[in-house]
Amino acid sequence: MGAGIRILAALLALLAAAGGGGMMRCAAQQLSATYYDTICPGVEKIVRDAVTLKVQQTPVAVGATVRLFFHDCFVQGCDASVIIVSSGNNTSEKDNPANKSLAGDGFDTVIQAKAAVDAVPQCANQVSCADILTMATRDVIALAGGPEYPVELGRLDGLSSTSASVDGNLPPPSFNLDQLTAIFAANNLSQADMVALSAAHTVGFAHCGTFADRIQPAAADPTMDPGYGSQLLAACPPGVDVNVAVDLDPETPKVFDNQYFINLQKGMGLLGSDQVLYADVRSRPLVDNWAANNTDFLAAFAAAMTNLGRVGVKTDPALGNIRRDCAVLNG
Ligand code: HEM
Ligand SMILES: *[C@@H]1O[C@H](CO)[C@@H](O)[C@H](O)[C@H]1NC(C)=O
Ligand SMILES: *[C@@H]1O[C@H](CO)[C@@H](O)[C@H](O)[C@H]1NC(C)=O
Ligand SMILES: *[C@@H]1O[C@H](CO)[C@@H](O)[C@H](O)[C@H]1NC(C)=O
Ligand SMILES: *[C@@H]1O[C@H](CO)[C@@H](O)[C@H](O)[C@H]1NC(C)=O
Ligand SMILES: CC(=O)N[C@H]1CO[C@H](CO)[C@@H](O)[C@@H]1O
Repeated sequence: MGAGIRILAALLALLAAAGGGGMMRCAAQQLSATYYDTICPGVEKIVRDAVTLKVQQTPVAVGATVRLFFHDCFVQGCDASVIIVSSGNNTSEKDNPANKSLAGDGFDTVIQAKAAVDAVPQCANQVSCADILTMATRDVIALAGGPEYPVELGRLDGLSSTSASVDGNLPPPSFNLDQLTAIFAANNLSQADMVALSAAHTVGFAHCGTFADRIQPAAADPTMDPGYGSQLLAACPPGVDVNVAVDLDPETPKVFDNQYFINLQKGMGLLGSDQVLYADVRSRPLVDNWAANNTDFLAAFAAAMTNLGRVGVKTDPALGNIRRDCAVLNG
């Protein structure tokens, strides 16, 4: 039945190509919300159920999964290359220093969802790890109270993963507005997309070292609220264990909402790259808008996530495949 539909779909595509010249090539390279409708009809529910179970067991999987998606898309596109483990002397993306702090539960969320998908005979080895990460990211956000946006699907998994490819492609927390805007523009994302996506920091954690320079008693960042600075210094005194981490959103750390922007208005952004969105008058109006209207924020965030999910995607079988094990390149 499924195979029959797939053959019919292929025939229709061929007919469309015969009639439309270059049209098939163009259509085949587009992501689509219905991509798996005949290939693996239940895929969104299968992934959602696996992700729900994972988040119930391990709530930190929410932030971990969202950050994993961002780091995947910004390095060689959304192709699950960030999930590949290093092999022998060949270091993969996830072992680059910029990614060392990616939490293991993001990877495990994808592995669990992939196992659930592959357990359904029709779906086995039919759904890419890149698409599973995209669906899982949408699902953890919805589970935390965020928007439940439709995802575009049809990405293939990348064929390579190198530590060197990470260098220069991820923004450090020391970036100013122009630097942030530029690195997002390099990924076809607007400044408004950048501001909306930064609000992913409404969930999850950051290690003391990522904001230590802002809370030095003798040279505290003047854009930070002094009371918040004191709290952070108490949690992160000089010489504290490098594994200590604090909530990125001190007010509603587990809820996916616009509290991030309200915090910025109060000088309670944790990272320099967070607070600069309010400190710089050019992006402040967006912060004020979304601080005032959660509905508008959630809509803007969903649209920006869709744009992020398009970055560098591979749909040409010469450039990607469906990985059997998300953590290992197909042999
Ligand atoms: C705008 C530039 C950005 C910078 C400079 C930045 C930087 C950081 C840093 C330094 C951390 C803390 C990592 C740690 O100490 O473990 C972090 C965490 C996080 N980031 Fe970003 N980030 C940016 C944008 C984004 C975007 C666009 C997303 C997703 C759409 C995102 C999602 C997250 C999440 C969810 C966490 C928490 C991770 C966890 O709890 O495991 N970030 N980010
Ligand atoms: C890396 O490992 C491969 C085998 O996995 C080996 O052939 C090669 O010589 C090694 N290269 C270096 C620089 O160690
Ligand atoms: C190993 O090296 C090759 C390039 O020589 C690269 O294409 C591949 O993705 C690398 N990474 C891993 C983890 O094997
Ligand atoms: C938020 O903005 C929408 C229009 O985008 C409007 O309909 C709604 O009333 C606003 N909500 C608040 C609380 O201002
Ligand atoms: C940005 O968009 C252009 C035009 O659609 C496309 O050619 C390019 O590959 C995109 N870049 C990324 C990083 O997605
Ligand atoms: C961009 C970024 O987060 N860089 C950090 C990567 O992790 C090392 C420690 O492993 C930090 O020193 C970097 O600041």
